[in-house]
Amino acid sequence: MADLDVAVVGAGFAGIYAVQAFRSAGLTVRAFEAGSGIGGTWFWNCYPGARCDVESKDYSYSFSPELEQDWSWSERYPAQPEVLRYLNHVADRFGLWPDIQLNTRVTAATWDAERSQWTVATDDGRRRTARFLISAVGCLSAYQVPSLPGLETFAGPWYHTSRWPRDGVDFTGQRVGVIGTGSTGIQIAPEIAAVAEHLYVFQRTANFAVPNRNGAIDPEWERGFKADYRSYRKQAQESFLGVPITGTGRPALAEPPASVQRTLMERWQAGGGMPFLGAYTDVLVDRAANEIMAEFMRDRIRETVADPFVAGLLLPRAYPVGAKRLCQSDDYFAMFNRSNVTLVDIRSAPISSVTPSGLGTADSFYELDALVFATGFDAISGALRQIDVRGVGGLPLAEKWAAGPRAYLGVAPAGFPNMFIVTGPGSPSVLSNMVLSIEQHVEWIRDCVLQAASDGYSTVEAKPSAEDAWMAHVTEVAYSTLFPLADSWYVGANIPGKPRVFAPYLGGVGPYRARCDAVAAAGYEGFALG
Ligand code: NA7
Repeated sequence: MADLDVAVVGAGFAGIYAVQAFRSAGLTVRAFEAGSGIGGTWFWNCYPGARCDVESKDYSYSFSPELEQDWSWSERYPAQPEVLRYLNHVADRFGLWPDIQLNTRVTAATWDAERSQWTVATDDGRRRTARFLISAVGCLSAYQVPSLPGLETFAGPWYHTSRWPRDGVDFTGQRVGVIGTGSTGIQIAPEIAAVAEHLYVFQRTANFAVPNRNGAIDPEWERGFKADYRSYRKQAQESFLGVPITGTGRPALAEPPASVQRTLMERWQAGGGMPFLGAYTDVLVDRAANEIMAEFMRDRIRETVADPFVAGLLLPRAYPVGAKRLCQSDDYFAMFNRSNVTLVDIRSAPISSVTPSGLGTADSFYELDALVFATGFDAISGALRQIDVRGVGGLPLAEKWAAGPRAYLGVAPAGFPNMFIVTGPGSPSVLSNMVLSIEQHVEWIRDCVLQAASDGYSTVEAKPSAEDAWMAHVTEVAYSTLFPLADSWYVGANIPGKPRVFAPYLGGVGPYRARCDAVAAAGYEGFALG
């Protein structure tokens, strides 16, 4: 008899909801969390400026109508401390703490075929057994620091944004370097610029960013919106992104150019990435349509940044807009008009070394007191690969994924019975509203586990043929779009040596949900039940 019905790895949005869902279904469950608090990504990424780029009304649990009504978000786009408060409120409200074990890192998980259960080892030296193993490790938790020659000699402190000191950092009067200009770099740079003596932004790739137009939530609007929250959630579940956005429904190339510019400007003024990117049906599949949107965005940079040379460096040209995560900021580009900010182009003159006093590039040297890495993550598969997970015949998951991460329906890796990955590779995950996708996965997994038990089965395992067919479909859909043209973390291009595989599923949240439901309705088609 196993110690637990379900062992959950991680207590972010996914792990927290897994505890709630499995416990409510009458199963014994325990979540193991390496952090000293819950929240996952929202626990670790406590750097200044950290903010969600999905609106708070969407980026919140829908499983409890009462929670949904009672909780009030203060801003359109919630800042990290508010998201963390929300998650702690959820754990308090549903009494989840007894089933969450903090400060405990899962180091290994091994399938025991004889007993049809998992043995889970944690860094407190303990081992527990569980019938089911749920990975809720998150898509963006294995952070990456580039190996820069001489970094160990740097005299000042250096930080990665995803492991920010919880007491904060005071950069007042310092010369600070930020490496990385993705969503994180774009959020943190203006915060540092406001206090530092000088900020050097080291940019390898210029990125697209739309304004948030963030602001306080109007209580009147909130009351009206909440009156119909249930039907809004239903629309979200059936939508493409997990957020019901209204596009024009037309291709940009079929519309007069002046009209396209007007529409883009309206959406630009309203703020937010999803409604902007979703304005036209052809932007993410047609290079020419994409270029119209890209040039519109470059024009906004040209009119914001005073120095034409700096503006020129900031113009994104390396990839189609949207093919890398679209950044959102209200103040990033304007920041370059400050006299204490310098943009350093490390594409033309790469970083060559770090010395005790700063950072050298191919053509210059920058004296620095502190260095900040906003250099991203070994996304989607990185965190799980750091755990020694072994399936049938002792096969390590890392070995199964040597040519790239894969899982049937993006949730169940073949060869790993009774193991499920919440928002795993091959599911909409990072290309959707994560909270909604997490709920869909957790509920689907819960129903699968309960159904198998009630039918008298002790194991559920994806068939290799089903996994192969699913991943072929994931790839086919991805390559019908412009997404694979970017060297993004979606394809693993940001990690040296990582196989280039487009991991998220681009078929849309609504159709994906329907597919998962159809698989369940067909008696878990594609799974071997034993
Ligand atoms: P991202 O989006 O992966 O951005 C990382 C940034 O760091 C990006 O500008 C990279 O340049 C840069 N980078 C990475 N490695 C290096 C090295 N070795 N040298 C110089 N520059 C480097 O991570 P974020 O944390 O910003 O965002 C991750 C997600 O979190 C985001 O998409 C949202 O979903 C939330 P590159 O573009 O690769 O040339």
